Amino acid sequence: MQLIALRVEAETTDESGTRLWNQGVLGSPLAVALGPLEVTLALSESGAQWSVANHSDRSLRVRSVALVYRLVEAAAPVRIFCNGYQSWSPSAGAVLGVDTDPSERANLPFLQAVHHADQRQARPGELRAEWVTVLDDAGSAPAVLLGFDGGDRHDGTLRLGVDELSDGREIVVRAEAFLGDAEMSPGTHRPLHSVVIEQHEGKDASDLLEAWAAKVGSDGGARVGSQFQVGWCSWYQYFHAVTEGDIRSNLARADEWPFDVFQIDDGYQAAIGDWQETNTRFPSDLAGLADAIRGSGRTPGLWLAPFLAAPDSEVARNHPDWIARHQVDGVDAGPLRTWWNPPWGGGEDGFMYGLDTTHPEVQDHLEHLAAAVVDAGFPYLKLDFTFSPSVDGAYADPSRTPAERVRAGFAAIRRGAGEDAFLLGCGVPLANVVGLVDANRIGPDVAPLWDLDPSDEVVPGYLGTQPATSHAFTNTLSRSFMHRRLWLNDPDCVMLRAEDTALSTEQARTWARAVGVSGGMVLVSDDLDLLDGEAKALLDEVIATGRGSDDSARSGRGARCPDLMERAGPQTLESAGGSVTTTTGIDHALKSL
Ligand code: 9PG
Repeated sequence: MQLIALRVEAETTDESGTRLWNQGVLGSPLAVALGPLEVTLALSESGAQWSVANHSDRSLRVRSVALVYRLVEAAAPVRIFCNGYQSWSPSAGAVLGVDTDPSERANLPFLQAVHHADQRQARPGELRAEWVTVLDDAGSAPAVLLGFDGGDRHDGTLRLGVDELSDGREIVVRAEAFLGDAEMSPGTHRPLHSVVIEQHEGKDASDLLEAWAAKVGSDGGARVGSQFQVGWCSWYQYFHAVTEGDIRSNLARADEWPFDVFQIDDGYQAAIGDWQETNTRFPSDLAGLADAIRGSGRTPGLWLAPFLAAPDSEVARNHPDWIARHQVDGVDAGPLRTWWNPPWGGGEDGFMYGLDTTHPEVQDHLEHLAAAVVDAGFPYLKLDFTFSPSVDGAYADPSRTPAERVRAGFAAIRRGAGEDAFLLGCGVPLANVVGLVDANRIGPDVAPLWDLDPSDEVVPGYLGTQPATSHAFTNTLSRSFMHRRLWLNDPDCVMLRAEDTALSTEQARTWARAVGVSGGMVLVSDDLDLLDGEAKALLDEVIATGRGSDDSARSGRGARCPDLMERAGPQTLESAGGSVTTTTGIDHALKSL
């Protein structure tokens, strides 16, 4: 199995709004003219360095530039590790010709925008991975890693499919630099993230991903030095209805528990977007809440969805020009809606607006907001729904890619919060934030149940993104290679309670063990009143295993997943601290791949 560079492709839109697809055969010298664009490449066995220039006398919007490889000597079945786009996107193996991209069934760009770099549907039969992938086949050749060497300038999508230009006889892999319609003015030039290819005798998928993550992390100044995190989070017991009473009653019991962090989740804020004011369920202000937590000897943590604004929030009403715009065929169609969540209210049936993170005033606002909440006493921030600026729309600076828009928002928050704050990304396009966050959620939400039924699917194709503990389990295993190489992994909360739950004792233990073996953050999210000595003993075990695994991860020998490429999702995770294999049956991963 081998990759051979075949051609380059680009998708652009000109000033009249006409979309152009151009293809160019690779020749020598390696400067390929694609209509008004020119792509310059330096190819080698280990990948490609490349850049794109606008050689025309007009501005262009560049959607994507792709280097297309032919996959030769591949014996079916060909498998691909589908790394998802953001925290909640399912990540597991899939088989070409058998599995399908979720967008094929969905055709709901609103959700596709959340779970893929390019919110449009995939080609029929095409499987895609984001930022990095591994391919293997039934033959004896070693697995191949194909990825990008970074993700801060643009996203990178790897697309595996059959070639339309060869009557479906050839398998091709596109390494696509996704610029998301970023504008290039005449004469401008953009360096692209290099394409990386690795294939070595005796190296399996996990070996390749570990080495890739270590390199990308060190090149990107990854923040990987924070201490092992143990904490409590209000979400998975109280959800939106959380009250100050709930926070204080759990805080009163927390002395019996080994929490360093005590984090207030969604539900305290006056409105989505108005983070500095509490609502009527919270008589205290932010400083008062932080004081109470700090007084108990713990680090106060706070949840924010910093790039969203409810239509009726102060921020949206006072600054309508801070909201990105929705466009239909180049015509303005109102404020850009980037999420929908009816419990948040907001005045437009639960639709939320997306802040324009390329607008200098929004960047100032985010910087001041972060400084203010840290000043109020919260040095630990969970930054959620942060995919928002990646959604297609009209932004103040049209030259910025979706990746740059996401990163600009995080950079503003880091500036305001300061170097010492602990920033946890959630719902975050993972590739875009290396070096800015200390930790990232790497899987979907847990829930007090193990698996969902296909009839629970809200959007066709995307069941795997919905809250379920087995969904979090899959990503905790398949993304274990990221931990302490790119950031600290947050697998999501352990589920300790024995009442108010549909998890069996065995399922809850399997999940808790996975969190421990992963070496990632250990967060509890139960009403502490519901927990007994057994729950405490299980948490102690998780923390002991976790510390052991995390210590090894610090020296580059973290948890690894030997069955990463399995279609049904990986089932085994091993680390210095122990191992976990599911016995509870996982058959869900491919529901959404
Ligand atoms: C607060 C929650 C918690 C949780 C986050 C995030 O796809 N969805 O509809 C979807 C909704 C909510 C969600 C994840 C996905 O949860 O992961 O820990 O903070 O927000 O609202």
